Amino acid sequence: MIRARVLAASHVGELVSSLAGLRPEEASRLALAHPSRAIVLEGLDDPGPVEAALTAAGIPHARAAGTLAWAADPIRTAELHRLLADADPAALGALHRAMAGWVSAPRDVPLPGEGALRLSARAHVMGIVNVTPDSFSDGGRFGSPAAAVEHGLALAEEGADILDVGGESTRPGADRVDAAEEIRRVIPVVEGLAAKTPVPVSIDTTKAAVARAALDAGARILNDVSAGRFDSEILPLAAERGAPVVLMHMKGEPRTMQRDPVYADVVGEVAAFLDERAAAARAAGVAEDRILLDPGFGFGKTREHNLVLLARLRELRCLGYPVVAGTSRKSFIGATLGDLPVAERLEGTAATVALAVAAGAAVVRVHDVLAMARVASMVEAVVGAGLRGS
Ligand code: PMM
Repeated sequence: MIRARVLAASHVGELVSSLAGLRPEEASRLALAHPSRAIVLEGLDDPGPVEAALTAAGIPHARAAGTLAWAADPIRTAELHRLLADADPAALGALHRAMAGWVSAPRDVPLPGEGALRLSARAHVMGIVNVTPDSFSDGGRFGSPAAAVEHGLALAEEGADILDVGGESTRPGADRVDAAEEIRRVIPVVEGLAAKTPVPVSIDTTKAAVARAALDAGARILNDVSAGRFDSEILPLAAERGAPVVLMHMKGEPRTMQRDPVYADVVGEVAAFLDERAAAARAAGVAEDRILLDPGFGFGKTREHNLVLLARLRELRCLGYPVVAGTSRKSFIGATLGDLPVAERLEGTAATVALAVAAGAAVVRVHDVLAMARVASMVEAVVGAGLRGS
């Protein structure tokens, strides 16, 4: 029986002693190689294939009899998973089970002013308030500020924990909108919502000028689908204002992102990108506890890429930040269910939200707040029962 364990640094002694027969220099190299965690795989009849996969992934490791141990680097782990799927599926299964218990609950995220997103308590629902004439799923419906504010308030009533206001469509192929036009669209809506509901408002923008105006108008969270790449001022702005920031993965830019996206390892590449952007945010002065990461479903990904990312969403939690998942009504759902139009993607969306919450997503970004808040609560009740045991 193969068993996998993930050990914290404080248990490195345990790790080393569990590797009876390990050469001392191997043990010390291993202890030094990973500051935080190590993975130990025990009970392997033939460690050869797993060791070959580790070598192929360039992961330093140590071996003793039927045991292998290596530094738990989430990015490399994603790559290793792909190699292990061919080399030793049983070992991969054990590793997945161990990783299920690897990550702890997401921590709370402080908001500017007072209050916090209590992500440690339960998954949060971010309700989408698009103020664009051309968004793919609800474009044009909430074109006037008053209608958009009404819609946002209705979402708050339905149980939204965050209201995400966006004024520039990120639909594949969409053209960019200038900052003045985006400000004209979103500011009355942000102002109206901030005045009428205590639910925190986030601003979905890639532009620092829009983000600044929105923060001034009462928004408290930045949601940047470019993860700070399109406007170098946006991360310093988040830092200065103490605003949490959602950093999302996108391959390229909206105009071109769906032109035949290719990845060697989609989870590994998305994880590496998010890890790098989180480092960029920290370098700009954003506090560690105000960073959230989002794999960017539909942003430069084929249907298959989106399915793999959702199936392996849990691995992104190993990066150490709360994970945001925005699958709502997206085309990979329509394509999976026989080319369903946007208006008929509720059940498919529910399935993706359930899977995301079960995988530990801290925030789900959705259009159908009432339904998805119920889905999230139900999943959390089941996951909680499982953790309590019998
Ligand atoms: N998707 C869209 C827009 N903004 N923000 C985050 N953080 N994650 C997403 O997946 C995301 C986003 C596009 O969808 P929409 O047009 O329905 O809002």
